[in-house]
Amino acid sequence: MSDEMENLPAQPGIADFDAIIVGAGFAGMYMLHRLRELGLSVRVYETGEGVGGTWYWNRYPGARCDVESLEYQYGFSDEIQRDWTWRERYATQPEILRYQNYVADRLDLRRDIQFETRVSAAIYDERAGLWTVETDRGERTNTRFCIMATGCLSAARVPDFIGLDDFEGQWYHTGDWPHEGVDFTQKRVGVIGTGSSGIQSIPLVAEQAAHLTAFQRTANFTLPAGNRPLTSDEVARSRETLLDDRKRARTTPGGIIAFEYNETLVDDMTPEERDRELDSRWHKGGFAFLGAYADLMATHEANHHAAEYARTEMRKVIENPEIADILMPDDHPVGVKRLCLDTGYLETFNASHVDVVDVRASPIERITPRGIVSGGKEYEVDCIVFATGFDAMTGALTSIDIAGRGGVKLKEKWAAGPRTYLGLGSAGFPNLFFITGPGSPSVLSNMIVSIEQHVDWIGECIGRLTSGNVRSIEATAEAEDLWVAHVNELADMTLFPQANSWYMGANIPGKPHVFMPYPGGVGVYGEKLAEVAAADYAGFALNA
Ligand code: FAD
Ligand code: N01
Repeated sequence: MSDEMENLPAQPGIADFDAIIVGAGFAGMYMLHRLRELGLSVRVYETGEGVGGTWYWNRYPGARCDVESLEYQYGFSDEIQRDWTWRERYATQPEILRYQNYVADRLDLRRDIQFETRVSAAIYDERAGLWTVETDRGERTNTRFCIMATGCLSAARVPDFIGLDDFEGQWYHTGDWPHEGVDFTQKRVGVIGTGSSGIQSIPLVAEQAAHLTAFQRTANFTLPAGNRPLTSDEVARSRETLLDDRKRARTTPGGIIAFEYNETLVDDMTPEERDRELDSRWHKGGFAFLGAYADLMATHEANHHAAEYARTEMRKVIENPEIADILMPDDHPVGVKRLCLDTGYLETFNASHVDVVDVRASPIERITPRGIVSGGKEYEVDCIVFATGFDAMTGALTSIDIAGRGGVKLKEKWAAGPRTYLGLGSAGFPNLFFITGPGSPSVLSNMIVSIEQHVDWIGECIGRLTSGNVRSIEATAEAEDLWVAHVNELADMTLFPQANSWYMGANIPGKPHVFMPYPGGVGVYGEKLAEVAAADYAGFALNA
């Protein structure tokens, strides 16, 4: 951090910056660039020591994207993408972090980012029309606009297991992995959690470990990612088409052009056609499996065919039928928890030094100084890896003391579940924007497409407000109520609410069970955003 960044004075009623952005992942970085283009003064606060967000924190072995690299990159600049070469179909965490640092260099972003600084509070001063932002360094700064780029999957969560403080070995969370890496050679390792992070890390941890025990509460659907090096032709073609591809991605449901949806209902296909479609998509790898027919995510009957197909393929890989039984997902439809893409995950359980313990049947009772107790049995381990996920979508926001008009706290307003208009703002919190907030497609999409969609909308909105005579913009309570009801109604037309997923807040004890993302798709959502902006921000109150 440069000296001139420290100890800013916060003079009541006077703005230190036009905008403060919290977070320097993909969202905060692009937002900073857009606002600078408008000529605004901007400060970004970031807890980490560098840019990258997700890719700065999740340094566990095996971490990579599951949206293909050629689509999981910024699409706003032709220059940036032309000078960058992706190497694999799914880029690794170090490669993505290098890319983000390359972008930060190219756009000279770091001079406006204060690292190693956590925002602890944001309080709205109604009279001045300013937000006062407080940090864990004791700073207070005033700003007109406050933009939360805090991430949907950034609040890593270790469950409250009794006895963890007494554990004598080392423990790690995948979402806060040591920068120097971890050597598991000769170690007995317990991995708790078999979501995407567990499924990516287990094969690589097992390569080093003397023994690995996976503690699985829910068996997940996982299909081979089909990772491979990209050919020079693919990279060259993508350079020519990226900007057009990105425009097209914004019209699709998931923000991914490689994900082609079959519009046919399963009952309109013969069993042979259906199985051919599932088969080709499974073997191609990637999320396209979930688009094999139009109603795959809509009814149990339709979903069942895909789930059965997946179980059959998964079973083929596992040698021991008893282990296969434990690893078979059978308590939720396929796709309603995020589908996992793996590289050698199920095969890992064929090794004699790898076990799985079903902690749904016998929950983890406690951690002891030497290991993990489940079903009355102590599993001795030297290291524990918590691949236990995140307080998703709301955790990073509600851990900041955000108080809007009348001192109303965001955390209290959201006690029964998040309430937003379009996932962008919340009534009672003027000039406060969320990037990929709850109520927007966010985690159901290629996040970079959704991030750019939001940043562009917020940038244009702030540009119009600052050039006009408008002091503040704020979602109306009516528009918010209608939007929340609309999101719930759409979710109820899908199978999503029927699983205990983090989309539903179900992974956090006590968190309300509410489906948080908008399931209507990036394209439809984008049309709505454009309509709202064109109608002078319909559903928002603009105050002069
Ligand atoms: P983040 O990258 O989470 O950045 C938020 C930043 O805000 C963090 O650096 C955090 O430190 C900072 N922050 C939060 N609170 C505060 C505070 N109070 N004060 C200061 N700073 C704060 N999505 C996809 O679309 N495709 C993928 O393939 C994909 N792979 C993923 C793999 C992993 C392992 C994980 C965990 C997520 C993945 N995601 C993927 C989702 C991913 O989070 C997004 O793609 C994207 O990186 C989010 O960017 P962001 O800037 O919105 O948030
Ligand atoms: O977290 P998760 P994640 N006792 O919440 C288990 C993205 N991502 O970090 O399912 C025992 O999915 C929990 O069990 P259950 C992606 O969007 C992408 O893996 O709640 N177990 C589950 O098995 C992803 O969806 C990639 O019953 C407990 C696991 O821990 C999101 O991030 C890679 C437990 C947590 O799984 C989150 O993924 C990584 C307890 N008390 C992440 N508490 C890519 O591949 C939790 N669990 C790109």
